[in-house]
Amino acid sequence: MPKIVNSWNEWDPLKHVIVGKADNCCIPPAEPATDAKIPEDSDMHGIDGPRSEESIIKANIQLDNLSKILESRGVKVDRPTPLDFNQKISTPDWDNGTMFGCMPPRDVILTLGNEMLEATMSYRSRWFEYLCYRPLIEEYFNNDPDMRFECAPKPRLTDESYRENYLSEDITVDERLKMVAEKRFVTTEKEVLFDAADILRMGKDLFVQHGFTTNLKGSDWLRRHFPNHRIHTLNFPGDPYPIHIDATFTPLRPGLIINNPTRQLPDEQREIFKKNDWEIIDAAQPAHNQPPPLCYSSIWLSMNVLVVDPKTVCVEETEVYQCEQIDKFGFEVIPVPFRDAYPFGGALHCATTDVYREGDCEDYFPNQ
Ligand code: DAV
Repeated sequence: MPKIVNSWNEWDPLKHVIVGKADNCCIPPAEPATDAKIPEDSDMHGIDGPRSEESIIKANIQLDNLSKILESRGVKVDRPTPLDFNQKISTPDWDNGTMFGCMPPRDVILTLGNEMLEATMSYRSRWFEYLCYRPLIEEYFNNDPDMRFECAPKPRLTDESYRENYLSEDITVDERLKMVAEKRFVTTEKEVLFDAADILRMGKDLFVQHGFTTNLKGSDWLRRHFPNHRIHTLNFPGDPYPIHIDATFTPLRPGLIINNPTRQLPDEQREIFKKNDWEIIDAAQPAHNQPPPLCYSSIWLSMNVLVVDPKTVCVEETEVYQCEQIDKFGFEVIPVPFRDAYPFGGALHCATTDVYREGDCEDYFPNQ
């Protein structure tokens, strides 16, 4: 039987991928985790419920188009099965008015080698999101005898998992930057928490952002779960809302990373890259001053690119400065229209998750 699941890093030639869908997506009601994330001046305050049919259609056109572009490059594309996200969910500890959606598979599923791991997630609204990927994961499990199907410990997400008094309206951005620099995030260390999009895979080394959606216990769990890998916990103190590493630190090929210039990796955490001759270069400025309406993410989705192989990168087509920078590095840039999909949970890296990339687990950081 064929090998279906294999991916060790963010850049080897992509052969099989999951692309999300915008169907049924909701803006969930406020909960402890999201209260902290939504910036003071965001247009999302006080808004919840299903997204408009028109915005869903527009996002799906771009998601379908991304799928076609990838297929035309020889990549097999699978799609999740959306749920009716506009329904109340509950566990013995809490209930929540709606779920979220299944546009960003990168947040939920971590593929490493022959394993697909469902992250704990850290928002109540996203507790059941893994169900959208189960039909695909079960199919891979049934057809690939080596595939490992894993699930991180389900978190309880009681109020004890969140720091009190972390509401954005009560905290200025400057205060928040100070809190972030001191590593006082909205999530506590009560239990293991991580979102898969906080983890960058670089062969033997995994780089994990400690922030709002992944705590130190999450990193520690990953360290114990992947004993053949080295887990490095990173912080990006310039980010007032550190959620997911993929608009902050983006490896393009072995030896080359772009870093969000407003969220610089601290010097002491750069050592491992220096010692191994990796270049960390400031990412180009975003082309937009504002995210599109009703978008959770920042303008830095500009650097949330999808590497198709070590010479080819998909970049959002209106992000002209990012396209130009990546072109100058010597890549072929595939421009992909994607801004209508941003409000549904991110850009091209968020909207995909690897099933298969050619290549094995290599050591890109022999000097530790
Ligand atoms: O800059 O808002 C977005 C990352 C989404 N996965 C940001 C981070």
